[in-house]
Amino acid sequence: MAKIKNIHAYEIIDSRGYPTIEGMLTLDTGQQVTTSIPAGTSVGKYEAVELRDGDPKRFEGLGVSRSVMYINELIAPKLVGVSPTKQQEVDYWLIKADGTPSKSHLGANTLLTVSQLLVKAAAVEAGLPLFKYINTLYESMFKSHIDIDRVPSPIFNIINGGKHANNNLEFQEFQIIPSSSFSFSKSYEMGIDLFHELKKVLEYRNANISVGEEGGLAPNFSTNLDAIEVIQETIVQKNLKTGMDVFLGMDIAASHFFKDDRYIIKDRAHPLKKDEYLQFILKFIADYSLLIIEDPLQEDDWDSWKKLSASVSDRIYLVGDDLLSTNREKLKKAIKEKACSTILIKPNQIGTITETLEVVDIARKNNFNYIVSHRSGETNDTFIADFAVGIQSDFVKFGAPSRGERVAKYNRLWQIEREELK
Ligand code: 2PG
Ligand code: MG
Repeated sequence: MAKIKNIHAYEIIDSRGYPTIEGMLTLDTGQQVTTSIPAGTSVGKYEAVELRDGDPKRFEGLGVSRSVMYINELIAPKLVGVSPTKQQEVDYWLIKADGTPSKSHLGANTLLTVSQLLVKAAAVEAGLPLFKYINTLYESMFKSHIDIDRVPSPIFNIINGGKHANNNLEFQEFQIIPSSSFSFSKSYEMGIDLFHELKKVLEYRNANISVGEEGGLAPNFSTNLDAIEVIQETIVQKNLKTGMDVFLGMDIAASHFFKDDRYIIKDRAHPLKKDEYLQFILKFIADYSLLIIEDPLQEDDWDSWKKLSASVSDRIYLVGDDLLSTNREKLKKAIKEKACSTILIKPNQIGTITETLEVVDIARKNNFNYIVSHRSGETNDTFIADFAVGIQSDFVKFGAPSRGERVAKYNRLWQIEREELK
């Protein structure tokens, strides 16, 4: 059985132009794997801590040289000679070495680099495609089998707002979701066609067609609802039917416009009280028959979440991202209090693959939906594409069907469908 010969980490630059960590693991067989870590821009307050140097002389304080040093000098020497299949043992050792509930000592980014390297190395050692290895890893951890029979349907973020763009929209992501009855290849093509059509529709209106952090277009509008109207118009232009061929979704990311107990959006002249805003969201969901709505409410406003959840139909995916932060305790609370129906899965919100799989397992055992997601700061690593297939995520959210770091992941899904799941 192969053993770890060496782990080496260093800084690279992510899609936003900020540093992140890349790691390389070499086995004693000579096989090598690399992985790199994403980062969020609209970060939830309950996410595990990302370690940054805070040295203003380098990369505006955002360097990750301390993480790199922790990996190379503290962690790597202890893992030489260890089998990469010891995922749980190593992850729990890392969690213990960190010793804080929020991973603030060593950093979730530091831990995740090592955790992901192990998964990739064990897959190579087993001679399995990464998604198949992740599937067997889940099975061996939880004694529960997941049939791999499809590539998850994509959620394309085609208009960016909120913290992801410098336009004037408060809502963060305006999404299209091709019907899950379509193959991935057909969905991908549809997403790309609609993306280019949207560009034409915006150009026709003399609107700006520059893009935001996740590759979606970032025009200004008078209201947030105008942006979704333009997407509907685009769908009609392509002779497609909303609610049949393609569905609408939103990541509202409401925590970022919640101030002094009010929700502040340009769709209404005055800041909205919680109940007023809840009525706005309910009408919004109904008027546009949304299939998915993520973080429509602030991350501590559990009462409104419960009210919303009780009022919407089972057909909508009510998604907790900032609310749940890929965190076991938060997920258990949401299940118990019926606060939402779906959890967004982002490994770097929690810090290790073992903990991420534990969250997935709790969701599965409680018939809770789960969606694997990228971050706004990405690299070209396609780990999460394989991860999503391995655990058969309900959907995947990897941004617009444009920009290298986004399409790398969609292209990997396309490859899996074409070559592995024939
Ligand atoms: C989100 C994510 C990804 P960020 O809010 O869902 O789209 O954004 O990575 O900036 O937190
Ligand atoms: Mg979100």
